[in-house]
Amino acid sequence: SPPLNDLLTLCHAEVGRCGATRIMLSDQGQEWKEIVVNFEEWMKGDLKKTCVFGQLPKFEDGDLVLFQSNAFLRHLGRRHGAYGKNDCEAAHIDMFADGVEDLRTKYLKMIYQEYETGKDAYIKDLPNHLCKFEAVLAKNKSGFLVGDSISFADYSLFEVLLNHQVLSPTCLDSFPALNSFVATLSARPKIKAFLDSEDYKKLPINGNGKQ
Ligand SMILES: N[C@@H](CCC(=O)N[C@@H](CS)C(=O)NCC(=O)O)C(=O)O
Repeated sequence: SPPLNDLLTLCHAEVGRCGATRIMLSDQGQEWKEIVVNFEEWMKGDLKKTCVFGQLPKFEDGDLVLFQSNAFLRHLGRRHGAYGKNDCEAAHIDMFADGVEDLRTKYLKMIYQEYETGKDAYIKDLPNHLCKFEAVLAKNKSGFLVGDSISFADYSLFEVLLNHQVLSPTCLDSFPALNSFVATLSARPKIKAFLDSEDYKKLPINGNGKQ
């Protein structure tokens, strides 16, 4: 197979929208490089013009250039066999990945737009969202969202749950399947090594320092 040549370009040194991609790359034993573009450089506008939606992050796999963090995950899902074993599983994986994205979007809105005024209400409402994923994981005995092996949607859910545990350390206490999902993924050796690394630990979760 051709040499793999993965490069992430980001706006901020943060977990942010590349969190799940990094966890997935780690677990799949894939090395990657990162370039953080500083604010001054970004404001010049030259790089922005080359970005399909005028935004980062950008993911490059050799000659393939992608924008949209969930497209990175889908690409890696196809490349590493983490996109289900048939069309039906793939469709369900897409569905759950979009469900995770809805939660991530709510989280980011709270973090960036209403942290001071909306954090408590967000945490109070959180079980209403987490219970949906709890039900899926409780039903699918493999410990993964779909089928019997890990998919990109699992990495995405895992990353969102880690960030929510920082926001509200007890948020998974009444969800045994989510708790065990987080424990299982955290214990996968390559994920554990990544989460224990300085590269990960030095990163703030969000670019504005709120978490
Ligand atoms: N839906 C996109 C969102 C990307 C996004 O929000 N990028 C922001 C910060 S990470 C950005 O590039 N902001 C700078 C700008 O819009 O000029 C994704 O998932 O990748």
